Amino acid sequence: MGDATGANDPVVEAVFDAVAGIAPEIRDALPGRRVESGTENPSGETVLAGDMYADELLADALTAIDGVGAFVSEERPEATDAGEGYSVAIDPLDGSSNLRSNNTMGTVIGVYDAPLPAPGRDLVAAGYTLYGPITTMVVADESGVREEVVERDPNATGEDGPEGASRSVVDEDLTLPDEPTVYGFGGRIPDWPDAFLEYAREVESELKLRYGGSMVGDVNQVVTYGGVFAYPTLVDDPEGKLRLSFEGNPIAYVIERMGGASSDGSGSILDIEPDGLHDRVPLYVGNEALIDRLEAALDDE
Ligand code: P6P
Repeated sequence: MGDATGANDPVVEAVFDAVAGIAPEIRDALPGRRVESGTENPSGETVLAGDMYADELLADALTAIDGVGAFVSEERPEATDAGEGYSVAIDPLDGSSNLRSNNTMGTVIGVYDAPLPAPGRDLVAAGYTLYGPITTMVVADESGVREEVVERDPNATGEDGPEGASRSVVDEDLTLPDEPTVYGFGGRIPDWPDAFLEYAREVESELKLRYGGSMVGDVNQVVTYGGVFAYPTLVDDPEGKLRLSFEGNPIAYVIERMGGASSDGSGSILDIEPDGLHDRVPLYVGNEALIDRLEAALDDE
């Protein structure tokens, strides 16, 4: 295992090097992989060819890293053994349903110093790549949070794997803006419990709607402009839609490292003791005051 803080940990650096190195290859492959693969993932969702391609590239690169002991993916029922070391949890292509509409998506990464399933407190680093007009990567560890621009190395031949891209830090101390500006709430309004609907109505009267259907894209709005993102508990699905290991924990880690807050409606996402690898969780992240109001609103229910 590394020094269990993630800060300047060579294994953590190698993980994010690998994800950055693969990003241009994933992005270049998307135009030809907008079709359904004909399979479902362990969460029962339709898997696109893009999801499978990203999963395979990331599995090959990450399991080859000395110090990575397990590769765990939203697209795979079980962990893939890679020897001794950190467990790396991946959502290979979060928001892949945006492929057809040509909107944002990305890869979510969680580096746990424990076998999975594990609570988010066992994370030593987390982050995400975002395929927008440019490719960016947000990296959070014990030293803080930074934003990087990822570009294909002009001399890369495409076979270079993790060496195939350059990482340029554009903000070495990413913190949540003090003044919230935007919100994004997932699910359908008729499916929201009354207490969340009431909270949403208040927030809608204060902030601007930014919801694009991919968690990484919508969370990055909050990271950039301040505010709140939620995929809430639903009347018929109290656990909501997002997966704890691959989406909730990594994003909660990033936002809390930036000075924000996360919640499942009653407390930090990172404190949840999971039962299974693919557990779902209601996810609320953003400025602390907005999360405090959310918890008070749901507590009144
Ligand atoms: P809905 C994408 O499929 C995803 O897992 C997240 O990236 C996103 O936040 C959510 O689902 C969108 O769900 O119900 O708004 O389509």
